[in-house]
Amino acid sequence: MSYAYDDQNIFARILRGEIPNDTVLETEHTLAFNDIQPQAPVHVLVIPKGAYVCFDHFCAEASDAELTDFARAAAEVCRIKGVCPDGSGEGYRTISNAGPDGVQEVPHYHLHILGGRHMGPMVK
Ligand code: D5M
Repeated sequence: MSYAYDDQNIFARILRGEIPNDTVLETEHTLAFNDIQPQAPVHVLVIPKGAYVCFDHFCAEASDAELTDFARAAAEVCRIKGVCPDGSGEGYRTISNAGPDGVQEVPHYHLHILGGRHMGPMVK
């Protein structure tokens, strides 16, 4: 099986500079920006610059450099937003929706970082 990447998806257009975004952090392989429909006081989307549809696609095909850059960028966003539960913040939740059962709306892999309020129990 393989993934077909739609290069007209909204995050691909953001990466090409066709649509503005509210950038939180940009690194060599990763872009993080505030979600346009925030579900919490902190709601950041972290996306790889490469053309990956979802988490498993990204993990299977991205280079080690892209994977490491993404993980460190996501952690840096948590620090920038002051939500690390290390005494400086009160914690956060990360979510990545994939495919129809995951109710993924935008078919470019993204990690949601949510925080700034108590998130409540996870829906199972
Ligand atoms: O979540 C897709 C998320 O993408 C959803 O929380 C809204 C957000 N979104 C959509 N368009 C934009 C733009 N232009 N800027 C910022 N955020 C955006 P999913 O996990 O795919 O359901």
